[in-house]
Amino acid sequence: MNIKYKAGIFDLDGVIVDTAKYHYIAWKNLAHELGFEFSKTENQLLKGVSRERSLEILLSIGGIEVDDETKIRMAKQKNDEYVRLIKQLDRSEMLPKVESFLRSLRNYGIKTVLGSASKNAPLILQRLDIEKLFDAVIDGNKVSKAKPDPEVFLKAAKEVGIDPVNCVVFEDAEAGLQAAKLAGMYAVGIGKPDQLPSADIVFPGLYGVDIKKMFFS
Ligand code: B16
Ligand code: MG
Repeated sequence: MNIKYKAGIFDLDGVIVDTAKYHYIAWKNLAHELGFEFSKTENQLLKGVSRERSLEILLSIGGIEVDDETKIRMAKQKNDEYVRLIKQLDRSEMLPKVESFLRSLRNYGIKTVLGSASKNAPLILQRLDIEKLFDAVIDGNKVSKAKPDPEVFLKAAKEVGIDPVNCVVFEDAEAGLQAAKLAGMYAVGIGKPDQLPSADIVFPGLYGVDIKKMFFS
């Protein structure tokens, strides 16, 4: 058995855990306060998108224009509520087979890295008690360019000393898959094929991925 890929890079929201529902509650409450509705379908637009960009999308849906100072205040208000919600997060909310998937990769000597846009990634990993299952964590606190820029994944590969061509990215957002391809990596979509055109291959969840088939030849 020859090893093809030496590192697995994992997005957080939508791959490891479904935090989108908590982002949704916090954005919806902000929209209500501003006097408009924000639907679950519209929330899909915020998948994998940075906090600042998410706020801009939300405000454009509501047809609202505000100055930069107000944007900072609104983003903080939304994040404070989101953090209150995810402080209650527990291991039962981890997506199916995530932990055994990470453990298997590590048993094969494959590096595991988190590559997320979220600035709250450390808190989420701590709540799920899976920090030790990652060799490195690259999150929204460590990058300056949002996906589809490949910065997050290139930094992730560099941190564990693996060439980008030997990395597999697991991502649920189209922008994240574009970032993976721009980084020169193999891009695995998590979700529905019709919504993830940039993926090399798509699975409904990590539970559907055969590690031997994907990482070895
Ligand atoms: P925060 P991911 C992303 O996480 C979420 O999908 C996206 O909805 C969120 O706006 C972004 O993190 C920033 O999160 O406000 O916690 O910094 O999918 O890249 O793991
Ligand atoms: Mg995601």
